[in-house]
Amino acid sequence: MSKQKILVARAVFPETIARLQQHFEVEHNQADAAWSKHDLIARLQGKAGAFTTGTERIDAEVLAACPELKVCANMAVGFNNFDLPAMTARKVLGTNTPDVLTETTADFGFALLMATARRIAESEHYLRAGKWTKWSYDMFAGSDVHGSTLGILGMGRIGQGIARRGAHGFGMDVIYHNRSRLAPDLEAACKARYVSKEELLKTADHLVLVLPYSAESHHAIGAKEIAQMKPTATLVNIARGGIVDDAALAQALRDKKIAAAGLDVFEGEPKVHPDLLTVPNVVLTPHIASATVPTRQAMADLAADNLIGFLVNGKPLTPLNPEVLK
Ligand code: 8YV
Repeated sequence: MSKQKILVARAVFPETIARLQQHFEVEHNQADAAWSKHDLIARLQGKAGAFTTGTERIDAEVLAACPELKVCANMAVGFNNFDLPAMTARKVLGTNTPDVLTETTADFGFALLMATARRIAESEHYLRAGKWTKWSYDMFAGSDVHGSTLGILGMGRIGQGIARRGAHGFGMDVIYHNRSRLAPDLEAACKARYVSKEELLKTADHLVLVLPYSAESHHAIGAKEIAQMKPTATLVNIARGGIVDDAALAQALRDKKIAAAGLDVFEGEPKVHPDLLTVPNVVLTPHIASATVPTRQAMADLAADNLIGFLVNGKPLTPLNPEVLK
């Protein structure tokens, strides 16, 4: 029997391609060329599966043009690049990569919080620019992390990981807001207290955003929300671009409405709002929260396992719309 055909839409580990080739006829993009939607549709012709990352949009137009497509395996826990209802309507399975990146991403969230609160990037740029000629009492004085109040918006697995680090490692008072309240045992494990969004904004010394992107969470943090935060507060976004109104944030940082921000994700990335590039009190990183070698390998393995699991054995590991399996 001839092998089913799949498309790997972005460059990945060569071992991942080799493994997929044991099961499928694989068209890949190891040159990591930028494909338009038109290119993606053309390359998906005749493919039963797609290995995608957060950058390929699978929407109704793509699905209508690719009737043989049965599964899209995202190498990401977030899946806002999928129109899941449209996929379900066409009986196309979506899968993601939960759990394998939780701790690595929580580490990064905490690192970005620390860098932001303690002005690490700003002071490093100052030193490299040769501006450090003498010590002074208030040079790059930031805000404390230990013993402060950590606010978390979006309390899924990664949010809980950040809460545990804050509560157990840094003695922080942890408050959170989420669509639904955590079960008491989970709240106890990360010593976190559920509060309203308003109280979260007003009380947090450091606010970390870890909620999924959706139409409801679009601009969840804009000028109005920032105005409710403490002027000494820091804001960290490791969730998705679009959750923060980047133009409003840049203005607020310039006006010192809050002390500082750390951003790993941006509206319209890889473009970054030009005003964010010129304000000093913001740490900017290029969507690398899950980027450690073992975690990226684990994500690639899980995405490949989902393709093999579904197309070869009928059993995907982490389906997003299991109703299509019925
Ligand atoms: C991915 C992420 O690396 O998992 C996610 O949702 O944001 C990152 O870990 C990125 O989306 C590329 O797929």
